[in-house]
Amino acid sequence: MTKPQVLQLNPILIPAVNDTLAERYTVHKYFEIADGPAWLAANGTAIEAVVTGGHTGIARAMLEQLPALKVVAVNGVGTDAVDLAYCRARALPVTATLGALTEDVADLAIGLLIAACRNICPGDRFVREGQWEQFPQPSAIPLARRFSGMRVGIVGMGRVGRAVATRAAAFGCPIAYTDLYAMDDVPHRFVPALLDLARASDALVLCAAADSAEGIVDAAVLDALGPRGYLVNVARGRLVNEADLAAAISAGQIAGAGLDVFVDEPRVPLALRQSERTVLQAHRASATWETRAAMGQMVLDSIAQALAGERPAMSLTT
Ligand code: 8YV
Repeated sequence: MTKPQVLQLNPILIPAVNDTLAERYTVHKYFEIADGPAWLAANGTAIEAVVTGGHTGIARAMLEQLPALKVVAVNGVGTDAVDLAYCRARALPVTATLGALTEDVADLAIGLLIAACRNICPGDRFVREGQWEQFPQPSAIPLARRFSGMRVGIVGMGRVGRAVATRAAAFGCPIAYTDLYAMDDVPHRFVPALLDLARASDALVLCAAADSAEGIVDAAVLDALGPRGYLVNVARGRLVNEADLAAAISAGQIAGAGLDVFVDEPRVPLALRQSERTVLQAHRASATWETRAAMGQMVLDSIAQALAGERPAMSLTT
């Protein structure tokens, strides 16, 4: 019996997940195909499942070339790079790995914040580059800023926002948040306007849904956060006006930033790369063995359910 055909748009780093995919299906790794568009035109009609990444998604034009498609399994939680309305109209399940990466993303948010306010990266470079031996006097390294007790403002009180709040609360941080509405089951202070939240925070942590409005963190919000304030972004790069952020970092308008996501990945503005005030990651918040294995299992389950004619448990569209 011939196996169903799966189109995989991004590498998966867990060998067991790749092995299971290969056992069950004929897997076409689109990222390894030399002439993708020509291949798609010749083979697209046979594809029954797509596996793609959270922030990379799938172009609508590609979906239109896959008439036999039964599922788009997103190996991530954000589905902002998939045209959900189009998929809904086609009754095509789009699944996400809901809940699988919450803890890791929150861990990284706190890690970035502590790294930024405690100058961990400049300190690491100072030791690594042999400067400590050259300048052993304690005054050679500027004093840092305490994290414990910092006023943390969370933008987006979904799964990740709540997990960040739990962690920050353990550090004695007063927490406030903004979202579309106040949540009855959240014990923290709700601040409707982002500008007011920034003004009342020492650190603003962006955890908003991937499809939230573009550029909401702009010069005015950064100004409100102020010269002792830190910005952390583990959501999506485009929530931030990156030109405004680069200018604010260069001018010392805010104290620092911890960033896992950027507007035009993998391109990161030079001003952010060159600054000692920034801590940067290459969109790695979910990149642990544990989380990627759990995500991979959800992808496998979603494809199996869809190809068996069932509604996938993690479907957002059907
Ligand atoms: C994914 C992401 O983990 O889940 C998301 O929406 O942005 C990422 O952290 C990544 O796309 C891996 O597929």
